[in-house]
Amino acid sequence: MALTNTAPIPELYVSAESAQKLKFEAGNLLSWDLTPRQICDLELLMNGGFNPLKGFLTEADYDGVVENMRLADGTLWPMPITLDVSEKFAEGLEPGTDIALRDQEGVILAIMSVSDKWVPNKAKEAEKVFGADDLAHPAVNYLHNIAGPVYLGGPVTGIQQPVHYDFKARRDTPNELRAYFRKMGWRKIVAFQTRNPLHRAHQELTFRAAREAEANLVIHPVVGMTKPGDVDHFTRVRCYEAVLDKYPAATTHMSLLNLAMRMAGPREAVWHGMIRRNHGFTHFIVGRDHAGPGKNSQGKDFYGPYDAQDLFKKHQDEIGVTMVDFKHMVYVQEKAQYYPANEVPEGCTVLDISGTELRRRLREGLEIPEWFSFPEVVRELRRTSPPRAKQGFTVFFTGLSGSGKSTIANALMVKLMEMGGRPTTLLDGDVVRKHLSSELGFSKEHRDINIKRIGYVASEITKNGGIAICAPIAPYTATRRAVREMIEAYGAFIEVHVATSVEECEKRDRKGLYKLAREGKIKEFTGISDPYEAPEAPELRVDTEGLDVDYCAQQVILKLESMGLIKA
Ligand code: PPS
Repeated sequence: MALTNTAPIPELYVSAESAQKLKFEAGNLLSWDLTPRQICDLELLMNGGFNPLKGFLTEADYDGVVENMRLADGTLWPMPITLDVSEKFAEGLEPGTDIALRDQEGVILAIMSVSDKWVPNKAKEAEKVFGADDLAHPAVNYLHNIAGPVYLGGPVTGIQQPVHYDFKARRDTPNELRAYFRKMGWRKIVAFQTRNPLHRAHQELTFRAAREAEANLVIHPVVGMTKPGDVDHFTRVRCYEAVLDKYPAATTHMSLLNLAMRMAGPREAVWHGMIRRNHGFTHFIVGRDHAGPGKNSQGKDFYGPYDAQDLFKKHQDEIGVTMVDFKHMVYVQEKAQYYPANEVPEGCTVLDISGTELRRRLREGLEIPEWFSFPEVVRELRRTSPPRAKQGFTVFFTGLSGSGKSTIANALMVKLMEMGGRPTTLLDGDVVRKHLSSELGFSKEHRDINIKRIGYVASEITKNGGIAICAPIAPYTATRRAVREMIEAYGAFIEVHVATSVEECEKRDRKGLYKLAREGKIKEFTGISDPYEAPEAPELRVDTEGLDVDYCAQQVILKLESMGLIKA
């Protein structure tokens, strides 16, 4: 059986003295401001977590990795680690140039000697690496909608580690973790990868896995970037700390991994294994649907449940760590203890709570039994996910000028304030244009900026537990979707289409603007000389024709009640 290799792993950092000098010289270089994902990648490149990589992939290495998971020299490497940049940045950049890589505050972390510059075939990358060119896959969405269009490759010289202010004592580089294992005399160590809070079943399965492998255990959670919508890492780490106390003392440790996950299932499992090998582990737990991204746009799983285990087993020798099977543990009521699902004694009652059911209970403030999770973990989760009736949310009215958005929004605000409980803010179209967007006009570009500003303010209000009511025209579907995503990271987003027809709005012409628009005195007027893309599936559609404002506002209140956001 494999024992840990305690020798240090190569890092890409220069000595402290050279770093100071390099940093000074790098001030004159062309600079690239790294994205959050690139900072995660760079940290693991520099500290040896991505060994044997010495920098961002060159084109030849990229082609090999995409095609068959191998670098140009044949070494196994499953994930394209590329530096994606904008066209503008790439334009004047010739291979052979050194660039400074800066964090988001402008601190120089590394110098990259750019050897390659190319425009990747992203559709092919999506197909080969993630299994489908389907935007429902978070990494494919990232590839097409967030990553820059040009890739740069070349070796990296590390100047300093990215700065972290949180959980410093729990963050270890591969060499720090190796040194810890040496100090503790641990020779066989199992890593447990996770991006979710741990409950009793996880504690049971990890404990069993370590016992079966006669090894020590390290909970090695990802705190870089995980799947959008996951529980934030601050909450998770507080939960992990609580679970750590439940293991026999001195057998188990926890260390945080600043990895940006891609949710690439089988390839991701191989990658995770190699990263753990670099951190000095000998064993790695791979479960059912490891690093699965959820359903594709046809509602089917992207990968088969055991694809990750199969691919891992195939490459186990090259990965350099032994796979430990993840047993699905269930609670057996009569025995008052956990059993692997396939070893449940006959006739016994199995209890289990799915992730979806847990989220529902948290959302609705319902009981979460002690057999399922530790009280300390539940307390932490309740602190970050209070029941819906205590969370912030945003009601986003959209519709033509004069459709009645502001009037209904005002009535809604008064009704919500009458109920009390949460601070409520109205971000009305006209008011926002006066206070936040006074320099903007009505071109598509300016409207988008205006709506995104509203979205940002609403997301902050939602994050802090308030109610934001927005009432702009917001004529573009894509911009409304972007706002929805911003807000749904913190609470519910209720899109209300005020579906008054353009004929009716023009007939009312409360501000006299339609007349001016018809006369050509106002250009780009929504509904007359500029488009309005009606929402296809809003949470609510209200038609003001023939209905009074009070009734429309009441419909919104009923919707909020049915979603559990307010209690009557
Ligand atoms: S947008 O498209 O969402 O940024 O528009 P919004 O910020 O809601 O601003 C709409 C109000 O501005 C007045 N107005 C115009 N509307 C549409 N098109 C043009 N060209 C235009 N010029 C001025 C109009 O009074 C809108 O007010 P509401 O409250 O919608 O009636």
